[in-house]
Amino acid sequence: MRTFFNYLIALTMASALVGCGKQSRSTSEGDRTANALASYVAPGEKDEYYLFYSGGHSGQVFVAGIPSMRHISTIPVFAPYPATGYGFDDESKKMLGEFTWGDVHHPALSQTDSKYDGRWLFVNDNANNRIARIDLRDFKTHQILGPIPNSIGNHGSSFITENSEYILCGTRFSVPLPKGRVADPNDYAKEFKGMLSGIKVDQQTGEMKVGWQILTPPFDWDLGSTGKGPSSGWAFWTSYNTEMAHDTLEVNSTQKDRDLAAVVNWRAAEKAVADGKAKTMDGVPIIDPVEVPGVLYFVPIGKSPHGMDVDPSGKWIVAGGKLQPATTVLNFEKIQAAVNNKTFEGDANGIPILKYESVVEGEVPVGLGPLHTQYDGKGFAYTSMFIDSNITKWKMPPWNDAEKKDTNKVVLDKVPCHFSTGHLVVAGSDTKNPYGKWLVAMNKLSAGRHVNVGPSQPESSQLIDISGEKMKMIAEAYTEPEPHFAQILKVTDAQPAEVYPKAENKDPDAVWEKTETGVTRNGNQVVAKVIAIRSRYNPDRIDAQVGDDLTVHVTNVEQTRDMIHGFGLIEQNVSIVIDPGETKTFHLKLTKPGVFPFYCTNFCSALHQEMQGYLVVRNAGEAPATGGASTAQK
Ligand code: K7E
Ligand code: CUA
Repeated sequence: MRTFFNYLIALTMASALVGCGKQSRSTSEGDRTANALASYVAPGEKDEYYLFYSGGHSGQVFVAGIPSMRHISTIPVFAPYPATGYGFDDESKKMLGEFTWGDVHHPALSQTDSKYDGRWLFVNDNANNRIARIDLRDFKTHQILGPIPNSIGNHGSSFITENSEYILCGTRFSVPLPKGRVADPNDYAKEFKGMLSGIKVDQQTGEMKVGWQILTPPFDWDLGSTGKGPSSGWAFWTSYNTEMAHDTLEVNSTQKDRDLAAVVNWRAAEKAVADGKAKTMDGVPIIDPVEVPGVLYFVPIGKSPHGMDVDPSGKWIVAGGKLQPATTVLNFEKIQAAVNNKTFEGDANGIPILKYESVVEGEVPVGLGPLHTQYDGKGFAYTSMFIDSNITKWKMPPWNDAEKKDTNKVVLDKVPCHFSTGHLVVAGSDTKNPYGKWLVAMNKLSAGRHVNVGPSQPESSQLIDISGEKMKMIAEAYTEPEPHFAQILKVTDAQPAEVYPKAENKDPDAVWEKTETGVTRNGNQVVAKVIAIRSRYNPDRIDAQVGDDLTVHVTNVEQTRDMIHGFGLIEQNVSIVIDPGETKTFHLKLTKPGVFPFYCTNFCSALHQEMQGYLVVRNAGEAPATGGASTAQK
């Protein structure tokens, strides 16, 4: 086993080293011009698609344009981000709670009828068991749900159902439940539990709450996907530790040739809860699938699989076996027949295992290290190959007899990637009508393809044109660590606002006129209501005392696009940013005397530098020189 892994590692390293230090020109002159034009977006022109990248352990989401691959903005989600004031004002601070980081893996655009509806983007936090909702009206995080009870390692998410009814999540880790209970890891198989969760989404507001959960054996649930069309109401997850090992997983979880994937009837789970068949743990209705048959089935998948992706028709489900040089293609109609006819090959922990031969359409020899598969909606699949470091294009079923007999025949094209592709995304692959055309490979190693920036290297992404018979490598770009998955949305399929309309500002502490501004005191509670406008704050002085609780509400009264103001307060660790029409609030316990300048952090006008003021903090009992903290300053 050890040697096998060393072999894999060696292969990976070998592929990574190819580009090292070499100024390789992999493209001919003619192609260089054509490729440059294909991704060129001239000054003043705009991209055709949004690319929403997960930012991995940066806790953020990156927005780039396609085809230019230019980074356009960063949406902070699970980590403070001073550039937009996220994590400094009361509202975002409260959303972040006790955590200042998260690990964003899989963004999911909201869907209606299995098509993107341009309303929300949901992302999971692998680290602290949370799900966040970004509103595409303002490209900002509006809700963070979690930590989700009874769920540890929220990696196998966020998978959205066809009408955004649920975000479905699977646990990467298992622990003794409920959380807080301690058992010995030596008793892993008996004492530890995994969980699949249905997070209910309000259809009008997008507000999420925990709906129900399905208790599972302590397999390590991995990537999943939701059904549509014929597989409507179902969901699928791979797992990589059917062995239920609790140590040296590299060896101990790779013993079996096939791991068990989950086939979940989430509609049945929903109904079981409505029928009162769930028990409550930590406030959540939990279904034990052994006691409620018909909710959960297993299907064997080779070997140590990672991705499991439903195609646009909803009939085919493709899983990539990291340690098997093939993808496994399941036929949902066969799955349904096997469920109905009870074509089982035994059970695992009381859960029926669907007979492999009865549900599989074929194994496609795509190469080494297949991870994730995406679809163009025209009958072709694209699989990322971690070890071979390429994207492999192959033909989806239905296959003719010759293809069925020799699935080598359905493998059509390969394009090398640099290096070791993890996820890939085809525009709209998880909808019933993919946009096709573009594929982005998210590579795990950039290995010196860029100018040397020292040992901490960015991740590389490559844009591939898939509109023709052969794939064409067009461009590459770099991001901070680390994109796992992404979603591509046609720009015309979202309608973001350019300013917050004044009429929609419902903040009770918003102030729009100079006469409404000022500083008031009630005991040791000091409240400042401030207007920000080019190029001053009103008031530009706030008086207070040591020991005060200071609350500052700042309203940016501008209604002009891109007229953003900041409020940076020196030596108080405050950086808020207020967009046009927005009100932001921050709190500060004043602990030290002094005069603390505040200033606008966003360059807003020729007199931006003059946009400043003072927070004057005296020792308690010291008479203010002018006005006084209790006097409204106008
Ligand atoms: Cu979706 Cu990177 Cu979390 Cu695959 S994971 S590569
Ligand atoms: Cu306002 Cu700079």
